[in-house]
Amino acid sequence: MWHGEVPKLLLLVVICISVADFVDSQTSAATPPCSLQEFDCGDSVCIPSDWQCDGYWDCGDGSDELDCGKTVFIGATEDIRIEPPGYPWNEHWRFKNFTWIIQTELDRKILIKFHDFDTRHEEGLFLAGDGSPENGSPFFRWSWIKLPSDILSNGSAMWLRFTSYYGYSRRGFSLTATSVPLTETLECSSNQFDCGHSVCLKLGWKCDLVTDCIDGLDEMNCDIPLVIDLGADETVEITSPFFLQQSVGYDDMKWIIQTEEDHKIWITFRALRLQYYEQLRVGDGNDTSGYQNMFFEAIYSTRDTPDLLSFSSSVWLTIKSQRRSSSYYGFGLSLSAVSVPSTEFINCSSKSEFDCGHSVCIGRWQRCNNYADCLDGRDEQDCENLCTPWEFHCGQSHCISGLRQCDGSEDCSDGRDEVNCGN
Ligand SMILES: [Ca+2]
Ligand SMILES: [Ca+2]
Ligand SMILES: [Ca+2]
Ligand SMILES: [Ca+2]
Repeated sequence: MWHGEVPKLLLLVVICISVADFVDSQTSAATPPCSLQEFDCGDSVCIPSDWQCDGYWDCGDGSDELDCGKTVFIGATEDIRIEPPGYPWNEHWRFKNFTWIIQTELDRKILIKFHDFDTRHEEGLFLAGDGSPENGSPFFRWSWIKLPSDILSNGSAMWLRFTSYYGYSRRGFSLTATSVPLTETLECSSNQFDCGHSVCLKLGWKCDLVTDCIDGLDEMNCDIPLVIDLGADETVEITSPFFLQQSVGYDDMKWIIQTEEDHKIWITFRALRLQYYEQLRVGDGNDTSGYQNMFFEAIYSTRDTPDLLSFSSSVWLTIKSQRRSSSYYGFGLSLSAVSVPSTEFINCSSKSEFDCGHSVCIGRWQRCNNYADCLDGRDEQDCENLCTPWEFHCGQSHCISGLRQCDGSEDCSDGRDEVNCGN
């Protein structure tokens, strides 16, 4: 866990001892100044100058890691990797600020591509701005564990600043800065939203209670459904706020996904975790207020969620959440929605699935299991006719020979064939 810290600490101890020896042997002499190759921590402590701004707190008061920074120049078509000191082993991060000023040729600008981003929420803070930090406010602000999209300077200089308060086990970030022609632009695609200054972020980060745009644009007007326009054959990923994070919950959320007239929406769930009283509802069209044309509903469910296919070119989803619920495992949904030609259909497997209608297929074991899995409960109808008259129904679509009812051994998995058998 020390990651090279031990030799430095030992060396520091040795230095302190030799300083103490020196002071002991010449008690009347004034405190010696640090040499040119050393950094002055104050209180008669000198450390090697390359320990300054290396990401580790070597002076007792951390003054060797205060307000660090460097200026780098990248020529045309060149690029440079930028990482905070100590990346990716930051258990001992204790620096306050590190500022990079990046410059390139006057007729070019700077493109930043992130490879890794992992900081404590709001405690490891990344800022970027045009020019130098003295003459302009940042246009980009980032924190936490989401990998941001590319960002682009307006001119030939930009600054980056990373502020960290005790990194613990977080890695920090890693990015590449590239010199690109002045004509280079970043256009937001249909599954991104535009924060301004060419900052394009994932649509799923809109209304997720985390401020992603520097002016908070992504967290405004969140009481109305988030409308996602999908071009033909495009895909969008949707993840509910704080998915799988322990949190204090969030307000109800509504999404409307719409695509071209001759297409419809195919939804595949990667995960759906709901607490008691939380519901997911899905329907055709765009009327979330009246739950018009609802064709799927899930309530506190951990079973596999089937793929869903809209019957029209738009589909709505709502999550009704418990604002104050919290769970160690987190809750919410993660799904991908694809625009597919309207000729596509989902056919239930006659062997292993039961058809709830509207292309919703559930597992055959969910037939007659005393729980309405289909929206209209059709999976729990005609259960008495499921088996032949000379068979006994064990539930869950399982029939056994009538001769095995009350024969003294349990044949149904729950033993119901041996219940109410009289004396
Ligand atoms: Ca240091
Ligand atoms: Ca957000
Ligand atoms: Ca059922
Ligand atoms: Ca039996």
